Amino acid sequence: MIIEQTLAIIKPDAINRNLIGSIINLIEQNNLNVKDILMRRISTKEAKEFYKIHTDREFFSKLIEYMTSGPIVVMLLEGDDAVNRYRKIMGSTNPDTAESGTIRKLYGLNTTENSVHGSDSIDNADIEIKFFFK
Ligand code: 3AN
Repeated sequence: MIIEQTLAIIKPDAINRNLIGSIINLIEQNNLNVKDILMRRISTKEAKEFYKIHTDREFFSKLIEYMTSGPIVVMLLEGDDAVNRYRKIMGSTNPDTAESGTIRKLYGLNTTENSVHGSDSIDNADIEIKFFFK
C-alpha cells in the first residue's frame, strides 16, 4: 500500500445541480478518505494562479470565468494510490468520451463544465493541497 494525498474539486456546474453528495459518495465508495473539506468562491487571481500551466491555451479565459462563476468544494483526499485512483474515478477531461461509471461520464456536461478536478501527479497534488489548505 502506498498512502497518498490528492486534491479534488467539485466544480460550479455540479454544485448548481445538487451533485455534491453523489460525487462524495463515489469518492468514499472507492475507499478514498476525505481528510479536509471547504466550500467557497475563488477570486480571478486565485483561479489564474491555480490554472497557470494553461495560461497560453485558447480555453484559458473561459476556464477562469467558469471556475469563478460560483462556489466550489475543495477536498483533501487520502488513500492507497490516491492520485491515480482518483483520476480514474473522475474519468477523462471530455465527459462524452470518459469511461462509463466515472464522475465525468455520469455528471459532466462538456469539456469545460466537467464537474470535478483532480491533481495529475504527486508533485502537483502537493502544490494544490498547499494552495487551499495551509
Ligand atoms: P484535467 O482536468 O482532465 O486534468 P486539464 O488539466 O488538461 O484536464 O485541463 C484543466 C481544465 O481545463 C479541465 N478540467 C477543463 O475544465 C478545462 N479544459 C481543458 N481542456 C479544455 C478544452 N479543450 N476546452 C475547454 N476547456 C478545457
